[in-house]
Amino acid sequence: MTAPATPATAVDPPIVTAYRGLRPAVLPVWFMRQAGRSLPEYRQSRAGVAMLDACLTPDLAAEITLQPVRRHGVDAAIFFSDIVVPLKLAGVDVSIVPGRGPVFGRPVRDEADLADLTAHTLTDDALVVIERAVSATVQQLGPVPLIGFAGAPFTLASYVVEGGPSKDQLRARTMAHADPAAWIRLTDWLAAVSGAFLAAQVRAGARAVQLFDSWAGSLSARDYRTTALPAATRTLAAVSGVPRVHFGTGTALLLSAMRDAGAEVIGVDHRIDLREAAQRTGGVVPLQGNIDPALLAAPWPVLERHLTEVVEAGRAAPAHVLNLGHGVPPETDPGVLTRIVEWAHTRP
Ligand code: 1CP
Repeated sequence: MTAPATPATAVDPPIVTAYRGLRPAVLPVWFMRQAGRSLPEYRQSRAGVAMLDACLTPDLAAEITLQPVRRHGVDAAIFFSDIVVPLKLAGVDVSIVPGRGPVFGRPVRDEADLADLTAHTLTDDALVVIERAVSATVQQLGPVPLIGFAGAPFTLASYVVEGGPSKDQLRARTMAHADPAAWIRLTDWLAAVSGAFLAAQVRAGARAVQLFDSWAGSLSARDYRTTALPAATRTLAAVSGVPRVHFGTGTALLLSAMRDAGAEVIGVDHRIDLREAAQRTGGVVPLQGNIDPALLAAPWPVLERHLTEVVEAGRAAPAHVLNLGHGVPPETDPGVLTRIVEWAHTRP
């Protein structure tokens, strides 16, 4: 059984109550990638500023984090950053290329590359910029909780080994089998770095955290257990006392294994019904998800029918936080997101 991180209290915001396994009076909702390109105010804030520079400028990161809260009235903010930020802070040569994503100057392909990567360490001093950004955000958010996040080692390894985004995480999966000792050194190092990033956000006031293992769905359940679960477990263990959410896409067959990583809450993508997700996680785990992002562009009555289905299915779990099954597509009309929040908050 997954025990709540700490007992629920009367002062918990609704989303924290749900993350602890209880049903608040109102259905809590936020959206993965709620900050970002769907918002004109984001595009204005980011004009002329490189992605990683924006992440490492505390006042700007705080402002961008707050934008979707102001506009949509969502139940939580998610810290504006990226899964590769802690690697950048450790001194690794990584940049975020517009329209593509994270790109590494020295992909890890052999022993020397791995030794070079793992010689970097993420110090507490380097994390001060994150703590400043989180503190500034939390102060301006008032009662609305901030969710911190990090990338899970498997997903990060897929970028580090490939050198950039990839379709099937082929090179990483090859390495996990061909050189298991190197794979363990790589994912242990990534777990330490991601864990330190999470811990810094919690120290500075994040009320929950989410671990993104976005590409775990390229693994079989058996491979997930041997190549991804151990380091994901270590990353999550870096924080305690706040609810932890564990999310990936294409994970229908991995949900029960993911539960073993120790998070209190499982984030579910749109490829599985929440009833089935609840069954696969033993019926005792609060679930988050799983609106199909494609339906954000459908006429409202079609989207509303889908929302109703998602919420009905979510009743199979002890508690449910409404979210998408993956991130907000950049071309989404932001008004649709605001309407979903209003809908969720005014349901009988
Ligand atoms: O509101 C928010 O959620 C924004 C904060 C956020 C988060 C949680 C960003 C900003 N990135 C992330 C996490 C992240 N980064 C994930 C996990 C979430 C997911 O699965 O979508 C992943 C896989 C990344 C890697 C990444 N960074 C990509 C995907 C590349 C691929 O493999 O397809 C991309 C495009 C980025 C850059 C990035 N990160 C965030 C933004 C707003 C952007 C676009 C930057 C730009 O303006 O160019």
